[in-house]
Amino acid sequence: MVENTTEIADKQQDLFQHKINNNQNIEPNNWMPERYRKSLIRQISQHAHSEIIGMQPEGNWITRAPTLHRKIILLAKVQDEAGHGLYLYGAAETLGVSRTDMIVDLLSGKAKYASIFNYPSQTWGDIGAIGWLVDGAAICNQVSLQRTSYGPYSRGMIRICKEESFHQRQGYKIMIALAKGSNEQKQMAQDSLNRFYWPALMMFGPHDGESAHSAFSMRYKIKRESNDDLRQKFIDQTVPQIEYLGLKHPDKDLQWNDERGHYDSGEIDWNEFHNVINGNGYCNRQRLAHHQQAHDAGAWVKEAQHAYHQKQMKREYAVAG
Ligand code: FAQ
Repeated sequence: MVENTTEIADKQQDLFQHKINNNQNIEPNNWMPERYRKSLIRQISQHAHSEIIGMQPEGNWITRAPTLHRKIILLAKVQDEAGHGLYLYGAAETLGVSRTDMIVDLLSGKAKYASIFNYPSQTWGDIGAIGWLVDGAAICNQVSLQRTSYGPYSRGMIRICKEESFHQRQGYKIMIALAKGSNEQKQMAQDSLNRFYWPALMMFGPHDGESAHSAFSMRYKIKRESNDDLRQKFIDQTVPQIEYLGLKHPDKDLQWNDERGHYDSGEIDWNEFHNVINGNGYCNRQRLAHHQQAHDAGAWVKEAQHAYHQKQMKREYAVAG
């Protein structure tokens, strides 16, 4: 019996839904709804851009790390972030988008990257706060993304999470050294905590009720936990860490809620969040200009690779007759 195109399409949709319902990964060669594919490209490419742009605030301190030991660690961390960006671009490419197109969207401002990287890294304490809070928030989110429904993204997240744990610990160790050091060092740690705490909370995105993509992404298990639930996890886990450091919590309204079994917290400055994601944070222009400059400066490498590839093809063609 010959199936008509509607029957084939229905079967494909059913198989896709069956896999989603049973927590089986969707793989690149499987049929998927167009909106699912586009949503993944949007999220994974923005995630990749965040890793790559995220190298800049910390890269700023590689030459100024206080000891050789710290410098080696920071260098390794920043290189890890480049690797994460590459796995993620690779995962997005399996959905049929080219890396060139993704970079064009980043540089034109069409594609976003995490708002946090538009804040400047002004002191060595900021490097501690970035590792501790920014990587800490990233882990909260990414642990849940290990179970995302798209195979290449999920597998990328498993590897990335292992490395992020080391990043978080190196940041917290910097904070411990400062918080247990001289008065000036303790003040530096407090100042970095004050400046990075709220932007770290913004990394989880708008409240669930305001989140444009959450309903679709949760339905198809692209996202496994909501923006607010992940943010709450991060708020709760950060309280004892701040206490251990002996620093003051930046949220004056923070209070334990016995009924909920969670901390209640003050409101995020959403105007600031929207300002930053719309291109008007402290460093948005600088971050993109720096990326563009690195892109232009590296153009000759791609040209050389292309020329070499052409030469090799010609040679192979000549040998094959
Ligand atoms: N910053 O409807 P939703 C890291 C945008 S990796 C900028 O809630 P969704 C490692 C959102 O894209 C950090 N934009 O969106 C590291 C959307 O815009 P669009 C990155 C934001 O996707 C550490 C619009 O607002 N991690 O840090 C932000 O359902 C240290 C509406 O929002 C990931 O990307 C924001 N904070 O939920 C590297 C994790 N929040 O596309 C170096 C994967 C929201 O309509 C050093 N991504 N927007 O133009 C996700 O989990 C999700 O995409 C969310 C947003 C949770 C970020």
